[in-house]
Amino acid sequence: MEQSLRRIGSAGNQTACLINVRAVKQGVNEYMLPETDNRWAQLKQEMREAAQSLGIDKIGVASADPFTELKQVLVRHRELGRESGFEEPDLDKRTNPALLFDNPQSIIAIAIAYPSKLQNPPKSEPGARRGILSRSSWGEDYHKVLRDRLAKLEAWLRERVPELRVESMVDTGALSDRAVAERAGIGWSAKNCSIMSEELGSWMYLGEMITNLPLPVDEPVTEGCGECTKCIDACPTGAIVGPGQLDSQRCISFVTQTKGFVSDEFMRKIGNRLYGCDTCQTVCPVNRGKNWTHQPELQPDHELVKPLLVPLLTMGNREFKERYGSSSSAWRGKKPIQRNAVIALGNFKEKSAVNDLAQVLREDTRPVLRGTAAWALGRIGGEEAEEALRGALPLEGDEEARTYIERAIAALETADI
Ligand code: B12
Ligand code: SF4
Ligand code: SF4
Repeated sequence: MEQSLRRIGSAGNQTACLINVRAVKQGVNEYMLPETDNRWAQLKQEMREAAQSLGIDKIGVASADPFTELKQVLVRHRELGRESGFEEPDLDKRTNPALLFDNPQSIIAIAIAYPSKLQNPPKSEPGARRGILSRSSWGEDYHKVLRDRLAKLEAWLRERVPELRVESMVDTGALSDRAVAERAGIGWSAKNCSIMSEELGSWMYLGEMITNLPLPVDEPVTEGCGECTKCIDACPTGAIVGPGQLDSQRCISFVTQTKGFVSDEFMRKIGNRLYGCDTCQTVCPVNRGKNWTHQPELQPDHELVKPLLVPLLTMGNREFKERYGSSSSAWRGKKPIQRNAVIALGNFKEKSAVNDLAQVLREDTRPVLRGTAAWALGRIGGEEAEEALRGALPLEGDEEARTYIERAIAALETADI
């Protein structure tokens, strides 16, 4: 196949003839095995037309050449300590499709649009405070949804080109999904780091398929952010250190996904975010009014994405699995979400939660949860909170959790909360 495909481009009737004989044997029509560049262009055009019926919102084709400039960017990003640690560590694999796939000819990039608004969401109010999950974790796990669309696309292509070979990936693959999408003309690489298009905004997930099909490539889009800097100005932690440059270690989205203790600075900035952060997208003028409700699996359940905080504190493993198991927010387990719920109650200064937080401080088996509960009680303040902290101090066996209790007591004493 590899040989035939390559010869088709330059080609010749001889190749075309060979292929047609095989096509006849396989009972496929001549359309199914493109004979010339023109046929590949035709296949691509038909793929574009079929995209919507395959549940794909945007599709483009990129060359499979190495991402040479990106490699320099990634090397520098690493040197500056700005990685999150969630990226594929091998920078050669990240930037050279030929290390992932034998003789790649093109990369098909796809995008699926997701919702950005809750219709009549439940209110977060005193006595019934709620946290929020980022839009990227609403509905079913997007990895599953995009894999489904990529599988449908693969089946569609295979019907037309039986010798098709592909390697599909979403998020967890080695390639940079954004760099592929940018090269394939899905959108521009925006100052908030997202791939964004005039049509869909940045509310889109990305995935791709390396193939052995020499499809004609798309041009990158020419739109851009212009003079706007709204996302950079609005980022709560200054994590966007330059246009399109993120210090992941300062990004709240990253911090919500860590499992350990969080510094006072970041706990205050997390607000009521339980997973992820959308600020640099919600402030973006290109995203204004864009809310994609047509992908059935991605629509949010309000009680899951804007849940009451207190019940999360004592949620067991089984309940967590039942409620959040199918969401992309579950990949780090329940601990970060519970820790963030504790932080949110502290940030709300929610007095009605003091007893529940005191119980976490006394009884939770995880030092991170106990230490964070101490911080939250310190932030809420009041006699009951102080009493709980003083009672817990002599019993605390974990050094770091103890430090958090001591700091909370000290802060209450000096009323530096
Ligand atoms: C690690 C990771 C994170 C980390 C780090 C994010 C980051 N910006 O680096 C953390 C946990 C913080 C994170 C957060 C989020 N993530 Co994330 N994440 C990834 C992951 C796995 C790798 C990203 C990566 O390698 N970053 C390193 C940077 C340096 O490279 P890059 O962004 O891939 O490539 C761009 C830059 O290199 C830049 N670039 C290239 N050359 C040059 C040259 C110059 C001079 C400059 C300035 C820039 C530049 O352009 C490239 C293309 O845009 C990708 C999936 C994947 N496999 O690619 C998802 C991915 C980027 N995440 C995604 C999403 C949705 C998010 C969040 C919005 C989730 C949320 N709501 O909380 C936030 C957004 C935070 C932000 N402002 O970027 C989507 C983005 C979709 C889109 N439309 O862009 C992806 C693509 C997952 C997916 N398949 O849909 N994420
Ligand atoms: S996701 Fe939040 S913290 Fe991260 S860059 Fe965007 S606004 Fe800043
Ligand atoms: S807020 Fe402005 S600068 Fe930031 S991504 Fe949107 S258009 Fe670009």
